[in-house]
Amino acid sequence: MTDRISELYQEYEKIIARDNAELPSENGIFTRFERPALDRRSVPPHWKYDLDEKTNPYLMERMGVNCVFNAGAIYRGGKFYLVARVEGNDRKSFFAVAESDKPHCGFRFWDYPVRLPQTAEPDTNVYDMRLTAHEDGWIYGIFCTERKDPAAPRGDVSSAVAAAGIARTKDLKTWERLPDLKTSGSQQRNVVLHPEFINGGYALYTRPQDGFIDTGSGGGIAIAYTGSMENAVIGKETLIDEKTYHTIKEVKNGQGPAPVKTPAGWLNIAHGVRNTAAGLRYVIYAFMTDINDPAKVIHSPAGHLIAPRGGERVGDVSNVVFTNGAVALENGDLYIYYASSDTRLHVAKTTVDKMIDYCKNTPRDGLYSHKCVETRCDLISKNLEILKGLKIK
Ligand code: M1P
Repeated sequence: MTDRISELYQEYEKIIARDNAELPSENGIFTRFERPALDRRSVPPHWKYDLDEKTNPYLMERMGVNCVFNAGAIYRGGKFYLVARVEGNDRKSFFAVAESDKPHCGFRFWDYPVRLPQTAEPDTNVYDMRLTAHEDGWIYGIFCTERKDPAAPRGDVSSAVAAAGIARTKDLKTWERLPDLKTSGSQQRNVVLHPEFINGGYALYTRPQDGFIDTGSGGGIAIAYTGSMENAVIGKETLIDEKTYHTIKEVKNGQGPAPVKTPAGWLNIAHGVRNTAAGLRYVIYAFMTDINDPAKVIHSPAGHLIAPRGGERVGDVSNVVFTNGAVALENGDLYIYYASSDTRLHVAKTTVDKMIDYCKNTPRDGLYSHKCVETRCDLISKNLEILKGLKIK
């Protein structure tokens, strides 16, 4: 038995120690890496096996882990921390902190997952924590808390109600649970806290929707304000980035990580969803808002920034990329942690300067094919002139 346990740990240590090569950029905007930063093999054996020979003579997994994906991210004291969504074979998600001194590999989970304090109404399932280091001194984790819909008709055991759970910490170890966000009755996922006070209060990005799956009258990413996070209540949710016909966010969208402050405005990274014959397709896109007014969109490049490619396209929920974590370093490097197909977590590398350029200079969506062709023809004409003056081999 000891030999087999040693083998398990050797295999696990090999996974953690692997390097992760940066791949050549396909578009000049960002680079991908050869491997995921985290996946189910990153989970330590003692989370899954009973290592006691008397109670587990066959050394079988007792509590398997299905996948590790959508992670909040933060950089502190020279280390990268991910608060990942870990999903057991029992379908329950929970949060766990993984730490590395590198942005793209070497992530090791702490010995125990987060023991999230409960409110009076326990969470059935929790996922997709967004971390915000707020200027009030706390690190907030806002996440989706899902519970069975009490209004569901008898026999309907799928309908759920999604709300924004709120917890805060100073060290990612001890978490104080605060009451869930109170909104005007709609369902909420993808709620994110803005990192700075706005008019003395807190600003939250929301995504109101009528049903757990259907957005209904919910029109996109909105912003709303509350005076306190200890009893967060929002009134009017003002749409800032609407879902729009025949775009990558036709069905729904949702804010990703907390926006990144840049000299040119707030950089927002979000996900957009459209429907296809093969089901929903989730991509990642970007937009920027005014530095003095995060409710005012100033740059809105058309189309996706990151779409699922190759092996990323396949998983538990295929054709999905989703982000809820990013780290901007003082040297301008920007790491976007994104999950593919609700199965594994990757990282994309770019810089804040590149993203500002991307947002400012990528044309807006023309919304009609003929308009997009006009814009592309302008680009082609300009380039053909430039090419005449260049000696391209
Ligand atoms: O399955 C894709 C994603 O679906 C949900 O996103 P949204 O709230 O926009 O529908 C979330 O459950 C997310 O975790 C998941 O990755």
